[in-house]
Amino acid sequence: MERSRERASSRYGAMLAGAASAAVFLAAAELTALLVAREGSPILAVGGFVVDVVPQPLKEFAISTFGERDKDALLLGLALAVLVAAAIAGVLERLRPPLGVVVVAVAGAASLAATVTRPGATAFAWAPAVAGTIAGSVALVLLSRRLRRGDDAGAGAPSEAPPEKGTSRRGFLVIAALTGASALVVGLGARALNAASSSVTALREALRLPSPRSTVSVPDGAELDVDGLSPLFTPNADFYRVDTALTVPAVDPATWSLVVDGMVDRRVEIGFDELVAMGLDEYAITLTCVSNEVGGDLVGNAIWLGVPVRDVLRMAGVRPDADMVLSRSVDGYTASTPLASLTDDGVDAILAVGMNGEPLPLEHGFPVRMVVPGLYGYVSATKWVTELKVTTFAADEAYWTPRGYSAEAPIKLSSRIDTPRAGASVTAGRVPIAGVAWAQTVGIERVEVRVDDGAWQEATLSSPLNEDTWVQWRLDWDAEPGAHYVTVRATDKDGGIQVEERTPIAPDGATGWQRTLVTVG
Ligand SMILES: Nc1nc2c(c(=O)[nH]1)N[C@H]1C(S)=C(S)[C@@H](COP(=O)(O)O)O[C@H]1N2
Ligand SMILES: [Mo]
Repeated sequence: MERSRERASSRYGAMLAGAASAAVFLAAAELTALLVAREGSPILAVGGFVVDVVPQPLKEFAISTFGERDKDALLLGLALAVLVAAAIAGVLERLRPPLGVVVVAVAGAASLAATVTRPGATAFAWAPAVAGTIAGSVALVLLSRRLRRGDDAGAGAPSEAPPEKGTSRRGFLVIAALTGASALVVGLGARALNAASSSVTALREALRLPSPRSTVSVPDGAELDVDGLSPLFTPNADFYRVDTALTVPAVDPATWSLVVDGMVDRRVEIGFDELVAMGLDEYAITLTCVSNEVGGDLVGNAIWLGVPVRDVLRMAGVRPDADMVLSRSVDGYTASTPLASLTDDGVDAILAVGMNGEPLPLEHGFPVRMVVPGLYGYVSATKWVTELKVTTFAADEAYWTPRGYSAEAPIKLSSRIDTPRAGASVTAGRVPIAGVAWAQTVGIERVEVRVDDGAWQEATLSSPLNEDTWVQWRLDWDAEPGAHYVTVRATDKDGGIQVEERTPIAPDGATGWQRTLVTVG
């Protein structure tokens, strides 16, 4: 009885020793990262690796469960995994030294592999993982030794514990807890400093972009006034964000450059000032994510300030046999965009530096991103873009292509009901039904609404800004008490009707009419 309680308590001690050592590992790694290799944080590198390797369905599950907090959820999961592994290392080190240290070394090797292979890894990217492994191992050996001393003091003792044993055990607990807590403070402090002192936020705030040569003209009637309807322009703070970056890349415009290479007559490299000096114009374009479900909110409309991609490609001289541009981000992300979508005179594909009257927000690609009308973001809208490689679909593959998504993906004609919200209750009488519809590069011709099995009724449309943006639509409904289904469908200017059949988002975007249940009381 007494013995088994003792064994249990010394097992908890061993777990504590493991956890404290893990904290020391991470603190030493973060501190080293802060000093010599900003991008070398093992926890972020391992997290980034996990993001790249988790199977697609799991990624979708994470996005649908945690939404914009999906990355926090991943880091929390990772922290829990580290804690469990650390506890195991502690127990092993107490029972069979140096097995615990072996576990730490394996974790160190995995961190090392992740940090040095991350895109953007610098010359000292190995240092944080190595420093962490050494510090973590030393902590584990010392703490385990201390713990064993406490155990030995009690071994073979009569049931009444001698005082030295109690003191020794208490001494261990204090030391282990203090070590763990101070390592946690140092580690979190270093991480916070690393994130904040990158100071790109300050650079962005100080940046003054020249006024646009041309602005977007907003016709009368471009915005309908209905409660609950999405605004014509999505405020930056509300604009959806989708990317694989665990932490937002910090890119200084002063050191940023864009390289145009591959199948070109001459390699071109342009800096931020040069790009801006080419002359900036405003373009209204509605961006859409391939992961947007029917009725979903992974779509937003903004005024982008930028330079046509075709002007930059022209400087390099594109070879005639190329058919794709592989755009690459500082974080290693790549997108495959058909060359024609970037070079056709009728399409305003741009390198954007501004969004809704401000420099691009950091999470939307500061300082430069691509925006291409009519193509889902994953094949066109590369954020933090630094390279345009002119190539062919046969020769190159983008990030999502081996992960279950099509290499080419035009945005599908869609419409969405914003109000009444699905499942809403409204009072009988005149109820506005309203939403948005988009068919980038083609334009929306008509939106129709059907209540229950009634006839399709044509909605009123807002005056379109252009063919690359969504339009708002509205239909006033004489709502009678009861439960009703409201369905919407759109027709584009080429006469195409929105596809009724529901299909999943993979491999190239969802289809289906949105149908919502509204209760009228
Ligand atoms: N560097 C980088 N750019 C990226 C992505 C990414 O994961 N990394 N995701 C793309 C996807 S899937 C979409 S839908 C758009 C979203 O842009 P937003 O976050 O500004 O709305 O960015 C695209 N550009
Ligand atoms: Mo996307």
